[in-house]
Amino acid sequence: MADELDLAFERTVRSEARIEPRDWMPDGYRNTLIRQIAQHAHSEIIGMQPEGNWISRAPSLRRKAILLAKVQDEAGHGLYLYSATETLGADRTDLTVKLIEGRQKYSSIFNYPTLTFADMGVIGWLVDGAAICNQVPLCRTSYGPYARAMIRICKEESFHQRQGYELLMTMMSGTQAQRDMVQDAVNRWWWPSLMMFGPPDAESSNTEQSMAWRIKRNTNDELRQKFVDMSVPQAAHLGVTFPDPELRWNEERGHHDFGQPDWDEFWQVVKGNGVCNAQRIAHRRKAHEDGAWVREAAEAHAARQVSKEAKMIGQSA
Ligand code: BYC
Repeated sequence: MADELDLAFERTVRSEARIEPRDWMPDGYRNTLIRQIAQHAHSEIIGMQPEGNWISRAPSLRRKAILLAKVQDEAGHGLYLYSATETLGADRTDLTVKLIEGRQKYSSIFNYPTLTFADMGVIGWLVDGAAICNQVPLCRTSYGPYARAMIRICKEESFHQRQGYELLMTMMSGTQAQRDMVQDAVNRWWWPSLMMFGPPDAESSNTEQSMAWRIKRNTNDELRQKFVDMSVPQAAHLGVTFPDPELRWNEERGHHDFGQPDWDEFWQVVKGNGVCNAQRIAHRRKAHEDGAWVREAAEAHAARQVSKEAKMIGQSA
């Protein structure tokens, strides 16, 4: 019986059909999905902090409204993704507790500080750009609720990327001080953006199995290359350079060659030792604790509704 279920699962995955919440799935598949989707959800929620830092200091009402809307979209992405984990039997509060206790990860990128307003543009252009490269293939991931959540998220991410690029174009047509600010932000965010795709394939513990299950559709290195190839002409159009002396077009490969990020730094950040890790988690923990009364009130309201309904059913019987 177990073999038959396994065969049916494999057949569904191989035929590019979707696995749905009530379908049988191997425990490893379920746990890998919960791990990846929860990390993704945590990244969206923690990712609100570096940009949230600038909402009160945006240089105009227009920029403030744009930034506010973008950060709100990120909260929405986190919510769709937590909902997707719930279809796999995970509990949202349990995932949040695991995040604030350091038992689940979130993207390394959000442990770097946002020092100037140019960082808002560069996050939109490079960080959301990397997110799109990574997430468009996830619209074809084998688990239905995750694939469907990704379609909407990608539409919003591509809008985020364009607003970042537009902000940078505006700054690049301003003063020399503004242009310098943009270049400085690009210098600081380029390598961390490349790290978002995860470790090199040879050190990626999950890729092989996740590709076989069609959870991941490309390897980390494939997507990193795609991102570099996509970003180089955009940088030229903008008038900035990337801080990589090895970056050049390779005619034979039909791709850009580029240098390696500092992988020791990456693992330090993933282990919790980045510049902002402690601050990000402390902030998330405080928000969770401060929100306890809202959750308690919602539960008390729901319980009252149930008892009211029960009473009404009793009266009409
Ligand atoms: N940061 O075997 P690997 C956004 C971990 S949100 C931290 O290659 P996998 C946005 C990895 O978890 C962007 N940890 O892993 C939001 C694994 O450890 P465990 C978030 C990382 O899962 C707001 C170990 O390293 N996007 O765009 O096959 C504002 C070995 O790695 C990282 C997603 O989450 C990292 N960068 O591949 C703006 C997309 N990389 O779990 C923008 C969905 C790796 O075994 N996720 N690790 O203990 C994925 O596509 C994949 O999970 C990854 C990693 C490509 C990230």
